[in-house]
Amino acid sequence: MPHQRTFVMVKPDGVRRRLVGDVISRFEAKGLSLERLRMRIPDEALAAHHYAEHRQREFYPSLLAFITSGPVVAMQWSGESAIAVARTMMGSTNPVQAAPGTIRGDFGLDVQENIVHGSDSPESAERELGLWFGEG
Ligand code: D4T
Repeated sequence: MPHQRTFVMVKPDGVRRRLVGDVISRFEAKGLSLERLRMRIPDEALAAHHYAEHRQREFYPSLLAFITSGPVVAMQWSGESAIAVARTMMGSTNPVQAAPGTIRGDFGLDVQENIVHGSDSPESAERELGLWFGEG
C-alpha cells in the first residue's frame, strides 16, 4: 500500500459550523499527518480551476457561489493510502447516503454543503495541492 499525500478542504459550511477542529481530530486520530494548512477565501478564478471538471454541470454556478462564500481550510495530509482513507472517512458525496461514522454521514444532509472535499486520485491530489499551495 502506497504512502500518499492528499488535498483536503473544509468547505465554507464546515468553517461556519465550527467543524474544522473535529475534521482535523478525526484525521489525526486515524494516523494521517497534517503537513500544510492554509485558511483563505477562494476567489472566482481559484474556485473555477478547482472545479473545472464540473463546469458543464447544472449545479456549477451554485457550487462556485457556495465555495467562494467564505473562508475554507485547505490542508495537505499524508500517510498510507491517504487518498482513499480520507475519502472513506468523508463518506458519500451526498450526505443523505453517507454512512454514520463518516464526516458527511454525521454532520450533513445537503449535497452541496457537504462540509469537506478530498482528492480522488494521485493526479488530482498533485493538481489540487499545486493549485491551493502554489507548488507541487
Ligand atoms: P468533492 O469534490 O467536493 O470532494 O466532492 P466529490 O468528489 O465527493 O463529488 P463530485 O466531484 O461529484 O462533486 C463535486 C462537488 O459538487 C457538489 N455537488 C455535487 C453539488 O453541489 N450538486 C450535485 O448535484 C453534485 C453531484 C458537491 C461536491
